[in-house]
Amino acid sequence: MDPKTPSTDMMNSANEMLRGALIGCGFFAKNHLHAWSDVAGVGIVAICDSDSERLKATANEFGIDRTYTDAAEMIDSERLDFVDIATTVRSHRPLVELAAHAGIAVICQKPFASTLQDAKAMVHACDKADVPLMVHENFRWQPAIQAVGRALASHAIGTPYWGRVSFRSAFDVFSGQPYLAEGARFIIEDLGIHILDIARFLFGNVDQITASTTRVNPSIKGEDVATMLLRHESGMTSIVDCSYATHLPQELFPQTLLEVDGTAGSLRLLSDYRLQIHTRDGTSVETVSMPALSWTSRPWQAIQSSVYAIQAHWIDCLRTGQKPATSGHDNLQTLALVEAAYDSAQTRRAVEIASLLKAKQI
Ligand code: NAD
Ligand code: 89V
Repeated sequence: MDPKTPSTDMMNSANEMLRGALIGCGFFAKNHLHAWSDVAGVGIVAICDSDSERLKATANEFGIDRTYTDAAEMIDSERLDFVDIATTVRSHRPLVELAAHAGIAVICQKPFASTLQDAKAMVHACDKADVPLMVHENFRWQPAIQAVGRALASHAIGTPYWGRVSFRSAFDVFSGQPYLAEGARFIIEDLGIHILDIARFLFGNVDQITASTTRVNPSIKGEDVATMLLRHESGMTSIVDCSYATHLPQELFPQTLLEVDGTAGSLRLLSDYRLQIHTRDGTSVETVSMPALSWTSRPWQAIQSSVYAIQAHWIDCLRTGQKPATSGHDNLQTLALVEAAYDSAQTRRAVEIASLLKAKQI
């Protein structure tokens, strides 16, 4: 069972401002806070970070005067409709469980968990408490990816039978997020998770995956190149490939490129968000536009736009009782692909997703 609905209070008081609190004031949290100030009908009334310097700097920058270094204290002291967790993965389970036990709806950044066991426990805690849970899996909310989703849903190229979702870059992610260089796992867990989620969003759930990984950059611990072959439940085949070791004439970070072949044509998401659709009637190319948000900056605009879109979606969900597109239950399927990809890369075998989920009792 998935559907968790917000309290009747939230649904009945459509005009009342929803009260949120942010936990984690690090590198990415600024995007959450900027987006919250643009989403209608919501206010961030308190923030929390265990690092008091970061907390103070964020409070000053965003003019938020209710600050806490302890999330439990904040949840006890504030009247909240939801918490937005923008900490790194290690703290996700205790914080999600804390919110669930307090009966508060919760958003949690990706990667939701480092193990399927932790993810299952968080989903269970929110189900048991009857609180909505959304994983902040934002890449599928990028305007260009949504435009591709609409084109495929309208059968613009007939029935898709083959696809490629590709992210290749040499952008230095480690300067903003130094912890990414430290983990035994890197690109699939941090970035591939988004790209696998896009493959699921566009082509449906997956029943088998094969993966191969390598590390090119000698100064990091984890893999920085991964190539994955997916068989979808629909019968479609897709390739999901990602690399942070790819030097191109034009650095494309953070663009995801797409190729989709269908029974009536082909679709390509080319560099600079150009969407090309070719059928026997001809070829069209449009540049997908981004919303005008005052706080976005190159090269992050597509990601920043997706943060705004997913957070606006969350508020819609709280108001209407709709289940978030990237609910905890939904994200278990994406996390299973991450787990299965590492397993496949290590064992050099294809991994059946149904068997993995069964083994983990999901
Ligand atoms: P960060 O380390 O810069 O910031 C995390 C902050 O959380 C730190 O300030 C830390 O002090 C605080 N924190 C940790 N545990 C806490 C706790 N228990 N209570 C209160 N505060 C706590 O990390 P980041 O780069 O901002 O990444 C945060 C999350 O966002 C990660 O999971 C990362 O994968 C994700 N992220 C997502 C995107 C995206 O596009 N979706 C982009 C970047 C990062
Ligand atoms: O989206 C993310 O999680 C980021 C980045 C795009 C830089 O990989 O870590």
